[in-house]
Amino acid sequence: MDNEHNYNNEEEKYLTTNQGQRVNHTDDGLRAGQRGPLIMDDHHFREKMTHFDHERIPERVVHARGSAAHGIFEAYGGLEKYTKASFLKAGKSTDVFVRFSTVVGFRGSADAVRDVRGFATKFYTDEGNYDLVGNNMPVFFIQDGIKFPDLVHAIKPEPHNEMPQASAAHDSFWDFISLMPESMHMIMWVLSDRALPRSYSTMEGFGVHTFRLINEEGKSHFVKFHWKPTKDMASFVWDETQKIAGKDADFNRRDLWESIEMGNYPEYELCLQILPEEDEHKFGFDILDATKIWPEEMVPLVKAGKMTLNRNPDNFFNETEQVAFHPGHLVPGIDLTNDPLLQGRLFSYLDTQLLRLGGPNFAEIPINSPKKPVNNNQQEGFHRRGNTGKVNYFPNSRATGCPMMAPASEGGYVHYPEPVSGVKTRERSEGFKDFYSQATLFWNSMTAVEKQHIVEAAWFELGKVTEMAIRERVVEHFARIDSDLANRVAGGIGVAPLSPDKVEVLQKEQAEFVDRIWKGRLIAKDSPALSMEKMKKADSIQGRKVGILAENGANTATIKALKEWLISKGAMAEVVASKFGDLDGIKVDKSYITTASVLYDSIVIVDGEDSIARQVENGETIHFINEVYKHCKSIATIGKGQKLLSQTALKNLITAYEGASESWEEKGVVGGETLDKGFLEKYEKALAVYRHWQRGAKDTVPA
Ligand code: HDD
Repeated sequence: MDNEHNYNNEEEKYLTTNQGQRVNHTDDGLRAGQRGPLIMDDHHFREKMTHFDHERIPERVVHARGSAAHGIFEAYGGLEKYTKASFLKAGKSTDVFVRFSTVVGFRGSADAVRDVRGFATKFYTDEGNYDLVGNNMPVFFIQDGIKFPDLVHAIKPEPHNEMPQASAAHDSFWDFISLMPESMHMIMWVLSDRALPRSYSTMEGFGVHTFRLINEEGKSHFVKFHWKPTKDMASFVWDETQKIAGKDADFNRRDLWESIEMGNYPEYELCLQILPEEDEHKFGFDILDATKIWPEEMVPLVKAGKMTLNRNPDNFFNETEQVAFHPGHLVPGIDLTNDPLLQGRLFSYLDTQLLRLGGPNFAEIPINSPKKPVNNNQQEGFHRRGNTGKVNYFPNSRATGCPMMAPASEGGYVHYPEPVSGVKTRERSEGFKDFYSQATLFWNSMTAVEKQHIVEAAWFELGKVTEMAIRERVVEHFARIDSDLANRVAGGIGVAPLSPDKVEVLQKEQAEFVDRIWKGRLIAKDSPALSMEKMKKADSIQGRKVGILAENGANTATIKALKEWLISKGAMAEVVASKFGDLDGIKVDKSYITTASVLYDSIVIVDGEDSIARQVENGETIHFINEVYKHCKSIATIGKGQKLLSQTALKNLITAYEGASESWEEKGVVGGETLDKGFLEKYEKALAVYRHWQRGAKDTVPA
């Protein structure tokens, strides 16, 4: 940590003013007599107070709440045919800084909310900084940057009363959406479990727009960028999300921080979908439309490298708050397209940094500085540090023409010479108006459970909308996506289902439109890659957090061995008891009052007669177990720990709790007499699966 103070050094150990004057007293202002007024002579008081009064800078208008980490990107190579970008060449290692964020909430809002997550990466490459400013969803709400202020005004708290915080569940957002059918595909993503990531290390990232790759010969290919976590994707359930927001507002931030501190580094592979220019018009979507994906089954992913996040920031404000991203920060080998959303962004990001970071010199803030020399004739402005030399203009002869222009062969950035023509217009291309096809593709690609979650999310979101006409308009859009979706949503929000005749008319209209505009093109009907459940490998428990429930009298040997086993697998474990203290040599990590079931991915009830006897009498323990069951997370019991399950609401559901039966194991409730190999194998499997959706009876559990 370069900027840590060294208080052993004589020069550094005293408190000073910003002028370096050593301070002799900082607890009382200078006053005229012990009971007299403060005196203006007190420069130390005025400087300290003025600095404090100016501590806050404007928070980001969107993505205000963020958490970040340093890391490294290691390229696999093999892409020279497509791009000359140096950081993508085989064996190249590049430092990165990644900031994850929620979009809607203020800087102090909770992490666990239904929202898109920002996934912004700054690559400090040897050709200058490259920023990939993406989200955890591959599409966006709108097609043109000019609509962004409307979208953000609609989704943020309403202007008259500044409510609700960090939530889209209110009239103004759904009013806007109901009038903006281009948002329908994104709405499917936002209503899905993708909007509730369990961890930043268990979500995907996407560059969203179509960009270009440019090779040494200047040839261009279209490209979409994806980040694939090496862990399975995992999300909260909605009830859990809302509870976590209260129990630990910093849940995702803490998880990122703690994982890195314990050496359990989040990892992602950068994958590219590459499309030759000649295939631009081959598919049933316009590649310039940011509300569309390229189904992975049609345009496969090519692995470009691996990113490992391995270091927490030294100071939140210096790094996480002051980092400034921009989709226009490019390196040779990567270029832009005419996507109108991307074009709008190219203006907005620089503009916003000027306000947020107080002027045009924010690239001199260390987190934003490229790890390459910066040479140009820009000068002065607020907070400027780098003015040197006598010559500040180009061309010049007095500095031998330097800094001079770099030819492409020396890494000079040359824009792709794309032919451009057309009349000035405010129209969109016809293909952009296919608002529903890919929303249908998304819906059709979900499992039954994922569909049910979308429906329930819509019940919540639209249930908070007070104007009935808005709910009705949204249901009508849903009918164009899928009639089952529309009927199920309508059923939960007091909207009369659309008549079959009406649905038929809407769907026919959509089908005819699609036939007309995409005639002869390839159209995907199903894309398993869109489903988190279908993509699940369930092959690791790394990063899972387990609560071990125990009281005095618990078998401490079991606890010790279990903890060690979990940690050896990269999981985390905490002993949870009714009170803090010591359980015969085992430290209690959390008491019921300082934690909650929703903060764990699974629980284990350990053996020990007295411990179980105490837990059976404890409502907190019973509630804990019920809730974990309801949220479909695995439960393990050891020895007499199984007895406890019969005290919970699960009692009516349990057929045989002396030795969990086959059917219980299928539902992620596993038991064992001791912590033997057989038990650990069963438990590892259940924990890796994570959610056991087949618990049909969970809805009867009162938690
Ligand atoms: Fe944006 C921040 C991602 C559309 C204007 N955006 C911001 C951040 C992310 C994204 C991750 C936070 C960066 C950080 O951590 O500092 N934004 C996206 C994606 C979009 C998108 C993936 C669509 C594909 N954004 C978008 C549009 C506009 C903006 C259309 C305006 C025309 N975005 C901004 C901004 C922000 C921002 C106002 C706020 C703070 C900042 O830039 O630095 O300029």
